[in-house]
Amino acid sequence: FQLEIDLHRAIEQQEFELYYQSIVSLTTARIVGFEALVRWNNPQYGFVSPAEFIPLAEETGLIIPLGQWILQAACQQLAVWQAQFPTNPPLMMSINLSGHQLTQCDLVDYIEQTLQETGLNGESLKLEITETVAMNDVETAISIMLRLRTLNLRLSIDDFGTGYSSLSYLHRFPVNTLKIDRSFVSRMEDTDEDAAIVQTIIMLSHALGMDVVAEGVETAAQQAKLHSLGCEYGQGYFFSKPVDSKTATALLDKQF
Ligand code: G
Ligand code: G
Ligand code: NA
Ligand code: MN
Repeated sequence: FQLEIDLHRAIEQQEFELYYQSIVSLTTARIVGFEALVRWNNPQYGFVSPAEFIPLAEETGLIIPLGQWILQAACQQLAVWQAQFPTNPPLMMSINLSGHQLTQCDLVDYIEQTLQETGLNGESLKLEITETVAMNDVETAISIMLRLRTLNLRLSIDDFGTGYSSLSYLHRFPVNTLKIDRSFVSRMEDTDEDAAIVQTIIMLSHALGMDVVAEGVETAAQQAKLHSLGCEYGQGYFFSKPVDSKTATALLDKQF
């Protein structure tokens, strides 16, 4: 309860900060974009993990104002980076959407408004929806996804492989990308079976016209193996931890 009050105040006090983790092309080894990951630095508790406060924000409905703040901050940062580091295609930003946010009735409107305010193309923004949220109510998820796609937004299925996807639904999701959950990536060198699972997810994605981001890439061997299996993109400590905007800017500077 106290945490809930503090969470409310934290939005007003601007105690939230976005960190950014690079997403890297396994072909060119260049940064193609970032995933925005929110951080809460509370004067009393110190650093609170999003794994703790996002579920609470979901329960209390605070995820709505928090989510709007995250979207706005991430889009403003991306606009700055796109101007400073012009690439073709332009740098992208991935943003996590929780279940509550996905079914928020004005979601499409406020994203459209944020795109207008920041001058970004919808194509530069990728919304990550977890497999579990997408499968919770498939028909609703599909219809919201279709409306999001009218803004030319990109969509990805996050943490793929940890939920209970029915393959008969997967092809109906109008998504561009599957993100392989890091639990598979971390085990892929342990056994042939784990490697086979990763390989199968990559082949499935491509068969459905999606590209693939491997999460939790921590070693050069994983990177090489994923590349040889045709995985397009990687994300993980091997490339960079989630870092503040200044450090992320330095990463972009280095490759420019
Ligand atoms: O950044 P970290 O690995 O600590 O994130 C922990 C969890 O919090 C992950 O499941 C991640 O998806 C979630 N998370 C981080 N940032 C956001 C955000 O901006 N919005 C939502 N909905 N979830 C987030
Ligand atoms: O649920 P989601 O996939 O959005 O969560 C991303 C989480 O994964 C973040 O908390 C981030 O800090 C964490 N993460 C990112 N890269 C790595 C990695 O290479 N290894 C591990 N163990 N965690 C990672
Ligand atoms: Na994510
Ligand atoms: Mn994930």
